[in-house]
Amino acid sequence: MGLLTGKKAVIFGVANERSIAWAIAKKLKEEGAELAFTYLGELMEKRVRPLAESLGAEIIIPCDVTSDTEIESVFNMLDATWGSLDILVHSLAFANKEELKGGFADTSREGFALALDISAYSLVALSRGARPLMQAAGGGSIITMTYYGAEKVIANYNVMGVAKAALECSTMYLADDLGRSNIRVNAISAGPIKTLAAMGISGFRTILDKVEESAPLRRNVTQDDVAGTAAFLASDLSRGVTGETIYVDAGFNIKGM
Ligand code: NAD
Ligand code: IMJ
Repeated sequence: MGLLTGKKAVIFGVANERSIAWAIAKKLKEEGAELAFTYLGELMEKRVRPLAESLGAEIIIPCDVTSDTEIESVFNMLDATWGSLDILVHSLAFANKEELKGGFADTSREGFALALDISAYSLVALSRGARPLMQAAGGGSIITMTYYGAEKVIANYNVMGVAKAALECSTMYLADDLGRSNIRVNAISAGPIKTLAAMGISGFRTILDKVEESAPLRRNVTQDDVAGTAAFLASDLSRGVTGETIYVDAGFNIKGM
C-alpha cells in the first residue's frame, strides 16, 4: 500500500518534464494517488496532455490562474468527476522578465500587481475553490512552492521575492483559516533548480555553484528531492504540520558565513 492510496490530487504548474510539479506528480502517483492536471493555455496543452496521460490522468484542463472563470471550471470539473479532493499542488509563478533584471526600484505598478496576482493571490483563490471538495473528504493538504528570495535579497529575483514573501505569509493565514476544516497548507522552499522558470536568468550558474560550495550537503537539490517532501506533506505522516515553510535546499538557508 502506498502512502497516498485512495487519495485524489490536482496538480497546477506542469509545463514540461523538468517542472517541479511533474516530479511531484510522479511521486504522488507512485504512492498511489489519483491525479488531475491543469495547464496554462493551448501552447502548454501539447506538452502537458501526453505527460498527464502517461500517469493515467483523466482530468486534464486549462487553468490560467488570472481567470476566475477558469479556476471555477477546474473545481466544477473535480466536483462532477470526483466529488471530493485530498491534495492540491500549487507550483506556479510569473513575473515579466524585464522585472527579473536591473533595479528593483524600477518595478512597474503593473508588473508588481501581475507578479503578486499570479504568484501569490492564486494560492488564496485555489484554496478557496478546493475547500468544499476537501471538506467532503474530511480534510486535505495544500502545498505551494517558494524560494529563499522571499526572506533575503537575491540578485535579480526582485519583485518575485516580494511575491514569495506574500505567498509564504498567505500560507500561514490560509493554514489558520482552513485548519478548522482539517485542511493543512504548507510551502516548500526549494533550492535553485534548472527548470523553465530558471532559463535565461543571468547569474543562475553562479548561484548553483555557490550552493554546491556552501550548502551543508555540498550539492544542489533536484526535482525529486522536492517531490519526496511534497509526498510527506501530502500524506497523513505530516498530519500535525500546517502553515510551515519547509526547506528542501541541501541546508543552504542555515548558513551565515
Ligand atoms: P516551471 O516553469 O516548470 O513551472 C512554472 C509554472 O507556472 C509553469 O507550468 C507555468 O505554466 C505556470 N504558470 C505561469 N503563469 C501561470 C498562470 N497565469 N496560470 C497558471 N499557471 C501559470 O518552473 P518550476 O521551477 O517548476 O517552478 C514551479 C514553482 O517552483 C514556482 O512557484 C517557482 O517559483 C518555484 N521554485 C522554483 C525554483 C527553481 O529554482 N526552479 C526554486 C524554488 C521555487
Ligand atoms: C528567477 C529570477 C531571478 C533569480 C532567480 C530565479 N533565482 C532562482 C530563480 C536565483 C532560483 C527561479 N525561481 C525561484 C523562480 O521563482 C522563478 C520565477 C520566474 C521565472 C521567470 C522566467 C521567465 C519569465 N518570467 C518568470 N517569472 C517568474 O518571463
